[in-house]
Parts: sequence; structure tokens; C-alpha cells
Amino acid sequence: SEETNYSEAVNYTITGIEPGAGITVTTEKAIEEYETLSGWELEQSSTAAMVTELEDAIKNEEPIVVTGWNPHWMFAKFDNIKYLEDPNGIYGDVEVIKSLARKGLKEDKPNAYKLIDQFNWSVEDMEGIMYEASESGKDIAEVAKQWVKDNPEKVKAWTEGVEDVDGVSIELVSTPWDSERSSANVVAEVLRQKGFDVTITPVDVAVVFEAIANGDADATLAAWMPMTHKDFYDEFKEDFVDMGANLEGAKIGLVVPEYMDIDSIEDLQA
Ligand code: PBE
Repeated sequence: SEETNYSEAVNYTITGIEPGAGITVTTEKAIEEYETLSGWELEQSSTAAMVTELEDAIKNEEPIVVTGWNPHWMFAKFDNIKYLEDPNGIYGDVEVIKSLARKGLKEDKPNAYKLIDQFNWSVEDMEGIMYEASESGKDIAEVAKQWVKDNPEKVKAWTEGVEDVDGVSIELVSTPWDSERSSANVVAEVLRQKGFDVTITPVDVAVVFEAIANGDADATLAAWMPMTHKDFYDEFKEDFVDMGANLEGAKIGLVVPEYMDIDSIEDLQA
């Protein structure tokens, strides 16, 4: 069948991203759970390499299966890609991105806590920054700074009741993807406007959770739940404060070009 051809054509390989990503862990689970993925391999490299391979495949109308997610500009840039259905629910349905604080932050730095707790935006906001940075070649930090200037209403809501401080230091830990570089840089800019001295430290997912749980960092805006970072979250959940979602409507899964005539992970062949 055609499905067999696709699976052979991609050499039973899913084109993945960095080894430390939540979606990498989740995809290893999917390979274990789906009979149709038995014998498949997840090729781990980098997000940039995955996007390049996807772009090349689309140019040549060749089949490819990648680990994909939203918010990301891949869905704006390539308007002909789709998620494969996931009837076993390994990747979940809808993800949210949560803010987590170290225990004691609320007492030690109440104004920073309040601002981070009030930070909340949309998939479109985040993707707008990511897409503009990727199209213009500008750094995310620069685009984020401009976004803060252009969105005074949102900034006003996040800073409501937040008093100015004089050089209180705040360390945000973040994962290295553009999505979290966007949120971290936006919130850092707003914190700086209120007088905070902000550091953003990019680390692996595991270290994000560990640093907050140990109190080595103050907060993160980068926890994808309920599926993407579940293992890390569960390991440390007694030792941090969950401040709730800062973004709703995120998603992860296996993504293919639309010209591949399949709909579901179950349409692949072992
Ligand atoms: N991602 C983007 C990350 C979180 C943000 C989906 C690639 C992951 O841990 O899988």
C-alpha cells in the first residue's frame, strides 16, 4: 500500500530535535506504544536541522515524518503540513505552557512574583515574535523588546498592582527554543521596566525543573503540560509553586506534509 511506501521511503525514521526535549521523550514513548511504529527510530539532532530537512522534503515533495509543535512558525511558513492523529493520546490533545516559581519567591520578591503570575498571552502573540525573528534575522530579544513597546494594553494588565523596585535581581531559567526565548525576553523586558535586574539562563528541560525545585533560579515560563514535560514535572512537583498557564492552545505531535495521504500514526507501517 501507499502507507508502506511512505514508511520505507523515510527509512522508518522520525526526524526529531534535541535529545533533551520533552517531545523527544514523548516520541520515544510513542514508538514503544504504537505497533505501527515498532522498529522505527527517532533521529535526534537539532530543531534547526529538523526544519531544514522538512523544508528540503517539501521542496522535493518527498515524504517525511517530523516531531512538530505549536507555537512555532513552521505552520506559518509551510502552509501544507499537518499533525497525524494520535488515537492513543501519547502526545495529548491541547497543551498549556505554565509558569513555575521557586518556593519562597512570593515572600522574597512579591512584586516579581505578582508580575510573573499575571503574565498571560496567546499563541498568536508568541508566534508573531517567533515568525518575525525568523523572517527578519533579528534576534528574538530585540523583537521581544519591540513587541513590549507595541502592546501597552497587555503590559498594563501584567503590571497591575506591581510596584517599582530598585535593582532587585531575578533569574529566569528557560529552555533554548524560540518559543521560550520569546516569553522569557518579553517578561524580562517588562520586569526591567519595573526596575528589576533580570538574567535569563537557557538550560535543558531537566535543569529548568531542577533549578526551580532547588531554589537556584527564581522562576520559569517554560513548563509544557500536561504531556510534554510530565516526567520532569512529576519528579519535582512537591518542590515548586505552579503559577498556572501563561499560554493556552499549545500542541505537540508527529507532523507530515499534507501531500502524504495518511491521517494517523496508525496509518504508518512497522
Ligand atoms: N518544544 C518547544 C519543547 C518545549 C518547547 C516543544 C520543542 C520540548 O520540550 O519538547
